Amino acid sequence: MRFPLFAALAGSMIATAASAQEVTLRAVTSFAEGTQFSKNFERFIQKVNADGKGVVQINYIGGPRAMPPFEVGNAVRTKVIDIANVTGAFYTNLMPEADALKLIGKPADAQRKDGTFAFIEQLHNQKLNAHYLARQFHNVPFHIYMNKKIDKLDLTGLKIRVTPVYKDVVEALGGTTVTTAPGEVYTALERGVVDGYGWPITGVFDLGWEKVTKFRLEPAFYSVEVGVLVNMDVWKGLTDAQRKVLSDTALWLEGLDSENDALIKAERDKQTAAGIQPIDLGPAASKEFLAKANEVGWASVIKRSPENGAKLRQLSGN
Ligand code: 173
Repeated sequence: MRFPLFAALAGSMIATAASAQEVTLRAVTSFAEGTQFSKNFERFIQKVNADGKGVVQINYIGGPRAMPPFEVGNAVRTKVIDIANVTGAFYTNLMPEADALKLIGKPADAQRKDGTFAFIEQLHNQKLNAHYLARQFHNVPFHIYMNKKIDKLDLTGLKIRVTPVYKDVVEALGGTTVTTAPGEVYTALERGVVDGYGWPITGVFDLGWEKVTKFRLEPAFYSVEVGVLVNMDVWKGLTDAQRKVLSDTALWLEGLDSENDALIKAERDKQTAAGIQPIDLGPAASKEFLAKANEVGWASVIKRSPENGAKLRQLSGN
């Protein structure tokens, strides 16, 4: 059994009844424990457990060692877990609109004010049986990292590890795509199964990828989205006091995005020091890249979900 915890959890998960004084929610993250895109969720859990004593607690089951990342969205939907830290890219099979979240780079508080958040919430209610509790990392962009140098905006003949975040843009540039979870990136690079991979500007060092990475293609594009999702039946079953602890802490979590600019700057320096060289094809190619990334990203969402996709695009301002 590859994922013993996952198997043990399945079917056994029922949150304590709302009438109980204290409820304990079971949490999973879709990124490795202790790494860049799990860290703030782990701080969120600590804060909930401190502020929510006697009201609401979170039991942290862990990351991909317990559950495959691409299963996490469905595990929230079916109440195998109660609460999860997961990017929309990992559940586009259930909700194609989740692929649009990378195209919405407004701060979470702005999205909460202008109706964007409410629409995203509605889509999660309908398609994932989930409450969309928080949006993290709006100000962290992605890159394509490579082991082969290119001198024009063309990935023909190159194999790139992707998720739905990067698939359309890599294909639009002529590249071949291989979809994998983050846990398979190192081996795929080491064995030459891929010539490069998509990943945010931060987190490259977490799994040792600097050892197998030579170049970072400029420019940065899109906007990382990692959400905190709560199973809808669980959410409805909580008391107002329990929901308040979670909602207040979610806003605090979103506020941690103010740390990202400094983190990004440090990470770029660290990549340079590790010998990862930028490939900068100049301002015209950059502009073309960004325009293409935006166009193919929206076209792909709108093709799969015409009405909701168009509405998300209008809300995004992109
Ligand atoms: O590359 C990925 O696995 C991916 O899609 C992603 C999304 C958000 C944060 C980090 C990675």
